[in-house]
Amino acid sequence: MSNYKIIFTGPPGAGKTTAIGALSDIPPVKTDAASAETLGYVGKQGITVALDYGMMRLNSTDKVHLFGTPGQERFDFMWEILVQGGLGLVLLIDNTRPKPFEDMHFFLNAFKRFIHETKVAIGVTRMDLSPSPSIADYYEQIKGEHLKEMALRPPIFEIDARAKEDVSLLLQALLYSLDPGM
Ligand SMILES: Nc1nc2c(ncn2[C@@H]2O[C@H](COP(=O)(O)OP(=O)(O)OP(=O)(O)O)[C@@H](O)[C@H]2O)c(=O)[nH]1
Ligand SMILES: [Mg+2]
Repeated sequence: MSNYKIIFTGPPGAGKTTAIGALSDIPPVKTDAASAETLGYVGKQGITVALDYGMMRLNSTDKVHLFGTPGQERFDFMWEILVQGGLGLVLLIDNTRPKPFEDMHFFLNAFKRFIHETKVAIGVTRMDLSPSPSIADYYEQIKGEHLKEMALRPPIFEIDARAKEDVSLLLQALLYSLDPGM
């Protein structure tokens, strides 16, 4: 029996809570608080103030435990706690935010130590609402900045956080980069 822990992070509204809910085989645990900051996000239930939790069965014995961080920096004290014992990081970026590359760089830096010890996969959400920048542009950004400094070559996918299949493919890419046999 194996238990794996994966952490989902990214800026407010990127879809962390939604993605964990889409993947989880059990009703997810959420700590969403009502906030005016959800305005403009259709269907967004609130903002995460502590964590999200979901669980996905890989087979009859192995489980992946999914933890989501709050997106807002004022709750960043949770980030350090949530990565403990984690196997890898899913970074979600909301393509409709004003500066999605800055968001990506910010979170890659904030989780630098963890990423160094593990692996990261990047999912770009809400591309149906804002198709630009493209996935190719994201790869260029990574090449320009993080590849040299952090030797980073993460898989980057377009995903809709509401779509189980999309989130599942991204997670599989992460698990595969960690251990091709998994
Ligand atoms: N149109 C569209 N909406 C999306 C997509 N992915 C996620 N959403 C929506 O975007 C919102 C994301 O909200 P949450 O899942 O609460 O975001 P979060 O990352 O947990 O936010 P915080 O907890 O505040 O950091 C929800 O309303 C989703 O339905 C997408 O690809 N397209
Ligand atoms: Mg959330």
